[in-house]
Amino acid sequence: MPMQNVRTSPIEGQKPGTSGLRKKTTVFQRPHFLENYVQSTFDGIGGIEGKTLVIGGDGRFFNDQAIQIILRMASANGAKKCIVGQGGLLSTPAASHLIRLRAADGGLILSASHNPGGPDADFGLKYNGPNGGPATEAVTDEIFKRTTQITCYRIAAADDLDLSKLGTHSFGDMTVEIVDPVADYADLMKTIIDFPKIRSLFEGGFRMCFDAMHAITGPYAHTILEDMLGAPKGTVINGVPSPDFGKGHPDPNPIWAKDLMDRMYGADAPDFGAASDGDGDRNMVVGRGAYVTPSDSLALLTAHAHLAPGYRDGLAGVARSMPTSRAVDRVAASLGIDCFETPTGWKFFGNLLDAGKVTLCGEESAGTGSDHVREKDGLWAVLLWLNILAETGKPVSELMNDLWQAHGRCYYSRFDYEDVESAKAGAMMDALRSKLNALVGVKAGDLVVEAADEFSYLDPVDWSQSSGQGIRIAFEGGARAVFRLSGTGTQGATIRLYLEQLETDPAKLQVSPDVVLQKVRDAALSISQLEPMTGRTAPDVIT
Ligand code: G16
Repeated sequence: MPMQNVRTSPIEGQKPGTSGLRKKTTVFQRPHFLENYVQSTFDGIGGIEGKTLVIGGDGRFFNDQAIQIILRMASANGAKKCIVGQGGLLSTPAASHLIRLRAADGGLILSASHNPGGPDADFGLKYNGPNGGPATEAVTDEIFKRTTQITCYRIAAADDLDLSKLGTHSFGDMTVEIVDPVADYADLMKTIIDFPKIRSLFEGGFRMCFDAMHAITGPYAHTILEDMLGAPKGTVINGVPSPDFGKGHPDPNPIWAKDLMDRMYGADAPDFGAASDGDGDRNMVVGRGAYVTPSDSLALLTAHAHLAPGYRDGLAGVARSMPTSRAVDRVAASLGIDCFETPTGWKFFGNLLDAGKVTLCGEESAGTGSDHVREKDGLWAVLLWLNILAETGKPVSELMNDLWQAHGRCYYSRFDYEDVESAKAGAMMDALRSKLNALVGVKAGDLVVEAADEFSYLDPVDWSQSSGQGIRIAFEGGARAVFRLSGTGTQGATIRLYLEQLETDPAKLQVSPDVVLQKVRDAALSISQLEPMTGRTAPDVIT
């Protein structure tokens, strides 16, 4: 197979964000853009000669073409083997599992997660290391450095490989093994979750609706929920992945999974509803008339995980990202286990999981996971919930109420201001940062500031330091506001404002979150001057 060294030069805008490189699809399709980033990734991880890589994506527009380019470049760079999901498909957690199962040297995952897909929407690519988890900051920094120095990339001249045929194929000197994307993942779930228990739940007439949002979890959910666990056909909706996610926004939250929310809050609602995102790592959980925030979901799973076979011996510890509510901290304290606070980004959980310091982890951004893989895992979270529902026999609303009665309720909401002019968003954050030291004791509306700082993290395993990870303002009485700039947007800046209020009075645990959070919202907006400084009067999305 002839190889080519193609001359190129650095391209602006290849700095990986919270989770790999995410850009408009049209940007990835520009000449040399994908190739430069892939070569820089290979170089940034010390070359791939003789190595084995797992490759797959969420099936969004350009997935198929990008995989062919990556395979040709992997071959030209001397890779020994690539393990590829059939049709180029792998959910992010399934890719993480495959890297671990096959002891591969790493993997490339093609996805822009919950962002829409299509020619005018978003695409993304990230490298996961041999532990199956997203590359650490040190690795992504090295990859970025290579993108600024690149002078040529290597690519083989070859026809496209037919990715529909399972089995082992030769591709120049490299082997490509095409695997069923679902089988190994489903086998793993059987070892962690009590499948017979859930099967009897469905046999007893339990009704569920799983919205795959036209994205990657469709095939996984059809196989596991309907074929293996006996949920009636039709339990999984929007279950066929499409390159533009049915022209939808595959983000499992009450805004974008509105059809599911309407069903769950309507007459004759099923017992349990759930949704997952573009690449299958996020999840949303909703009971009959009872939406569960991701932060509360993490707390609930922590409290009850021991009911599932994979966690019978209890949890080593738990971790949450800083903006995630402190509900899980309260459960962890009652269990007598450690609770770690990390920056936003699943990559920060990897060391804790590898070191055996935590078993479960999660984030406010609809992510929950455990030490079974090194990514968050949407379907796993749904299965663990089902296991808990089957064991306790209680509906979601009762489980949540029990949790709040025992530990108090952390009312929580996130405001997203999207596509803000980057300069204005930066100026607002800078102004806020500059007054942090003077904030303690300041009265804002009805609240008084108790503490204010910018979060930085010292990894307790490798002692790496990550600074500038979000501004947090704590108020007397248990309220907290956090400001961050998102690292996953593809246009302008997205300001995230996270609001939280702890309530421990048993009589005040069923109030509307909007009402409870009004004071902290007003205080946060007044201190930050977000509205006058950005020209925005309302968030684009509230979750
Ligand atoms: C990624 C990361 C998560 C992070 C989320 C939002 O998730 O893996 O750790 O919480 O982005 O990040 P940000 O607030 O910077 O936009 P995903 O599901 O998009 O891969």
